[in-house]
Amino acid sequence: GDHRDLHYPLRRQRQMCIRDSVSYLTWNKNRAEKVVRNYNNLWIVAMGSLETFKMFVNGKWVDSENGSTFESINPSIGKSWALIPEATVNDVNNAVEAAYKAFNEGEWSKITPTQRGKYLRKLGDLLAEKSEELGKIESIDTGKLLKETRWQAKYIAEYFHYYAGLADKIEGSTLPIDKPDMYAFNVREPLGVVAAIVPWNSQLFLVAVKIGPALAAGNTVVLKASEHASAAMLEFGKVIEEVGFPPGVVNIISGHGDPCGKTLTTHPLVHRISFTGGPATARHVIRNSAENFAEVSLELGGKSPFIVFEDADIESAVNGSIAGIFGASGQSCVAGSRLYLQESIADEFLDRMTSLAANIKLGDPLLDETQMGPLATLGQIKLIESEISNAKNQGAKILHGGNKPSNMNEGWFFEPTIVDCSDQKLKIVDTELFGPVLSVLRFKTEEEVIQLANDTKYGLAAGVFTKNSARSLRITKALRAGIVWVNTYRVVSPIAPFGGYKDSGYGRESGMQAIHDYTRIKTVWINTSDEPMSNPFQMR
Ligand code: TXE
Repeated sequence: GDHRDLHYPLRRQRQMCIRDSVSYLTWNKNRAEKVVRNYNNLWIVAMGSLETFKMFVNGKWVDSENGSTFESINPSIGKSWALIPEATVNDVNNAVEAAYKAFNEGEWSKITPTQRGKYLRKLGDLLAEKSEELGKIESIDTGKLLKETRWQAKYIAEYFHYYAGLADKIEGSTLPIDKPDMYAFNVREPLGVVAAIVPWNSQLFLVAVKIGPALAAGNTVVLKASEHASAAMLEFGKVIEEVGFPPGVVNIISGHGDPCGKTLTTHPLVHRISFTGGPATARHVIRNSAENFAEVSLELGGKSPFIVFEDADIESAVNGSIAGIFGASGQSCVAGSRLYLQESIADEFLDRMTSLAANIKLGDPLLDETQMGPLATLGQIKLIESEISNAKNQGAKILHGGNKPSNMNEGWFFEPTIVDCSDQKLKIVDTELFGPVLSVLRFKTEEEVIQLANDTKYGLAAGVFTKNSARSLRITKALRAGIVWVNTYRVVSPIAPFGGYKDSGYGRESGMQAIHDYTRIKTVWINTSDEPMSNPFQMR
């Protein structure tokens, strides 16, 4: 494991002590194991006052059926702070079956789309009220700044309001059919049970973009939290409970990829999978969907180019680039992690950028003065260290940062880092690091930078800074990315579709289209003639 190594010695001693004391229970191995696990957890809770969280299934708060849990680490201090249930195959089955029942027979299946919209509106309102509590839990669990998580929890209320409004605007159509005496029309129907798989980096935001349209369209949902940070998503169940959704409409489970994610995405009663995570896991998810033929949408991150032309407002572009790569400590799918500077302004730009980067204040994400928190997993720090070392060996120059800060004790912090890359072919240029590391390259012409920017396996976002509007139109057309920002960066809205090209995935979240993606079309034919159907064996 990665982050779980940190304070093993103490944990191992406690576990061994308890294991010895219950060793007489060998008469029933399974039972003994369960008892040991439960004692361990109680012991850890008592000793370290860990918070405990439960899953929300069929309208009830539940532990894992066998009591198993895993620890969630607070990355600011590198220590466990919560115990999270590890869902078993049966737990996942229970959640999917509850969602299936709610979809087919429950109150949810009978209410009107307008009533569904009312539930979503209330959900948005309550979420905004609870933004402080939810934001705090997310910040402790992921290291993301409270300023940002609090704001996000408030802003995602807008997503629920947007989809609340769309719930009763999913219209069908009549078809100008090419047969006499036939009336044909289409209706859009919900798909059924939606499996929503969410990573740790923006839990509540990603929950909103998935369940907003899914519920508005009339589906039911099983949400799976990430094993790296599940607490805010499990806590979100309290808002679902308070809104009063019928049991089974929204279920929230936690656990690792196997068995939890795998059981969910192969489940025969799941008809739609909405996944956000990395491309490697996405390939498993696609293969899993071969079992149930669920429709799939994938949002898989990227290595987004941030292009600055010599005619740009330099101050604005520097601020945009800082926000694009150091916001959320670079743990953002749209991080502008490849900076392309036109040669004539490159030195001035980098001077300004490095002096701003040098003043970024790292620290406790709960404090208002902190500007950059830690990374969420130790695995990311290891990846970043190894890629920076490779890049240096290949001739890259570190303009700023490049190390773990020396004064942050056990926290998983990394300095804001700017790497001057002599060559687009360096591995660091096209490897998603999910951290505060910027690769810088220089270009001479527009044609050259379009080619460099598109030379990537990813295609989620891109930023362009220029005052030339004709150029901005040419370049937005040429860039192979799902979102292009001109003279701005990292702006999102419930109204604007979000998604990628190439290895950044497929399908779009947010916007009108997203609600259609949670429906399928049924075509209805009605014979309007009074004549009986003719005998098919007597052709006229
Ligand atoms: O994601 P994973 P991780 C990228 C980023 C990051 C890397 C790995 O580069 O460093 O991915 O991050 C569940 N069937 N992004 O490990 O592994 C898993 O339990 C079904 C970019 O967090 O993709 C978790 O809930 N589900 C990204 C979820 O998939 C399975 C945001 C994501 O895990 C599964 C996050 C299986 N077989 C990471 N195996 C973005 N788009 O912003 C695992 N899971």
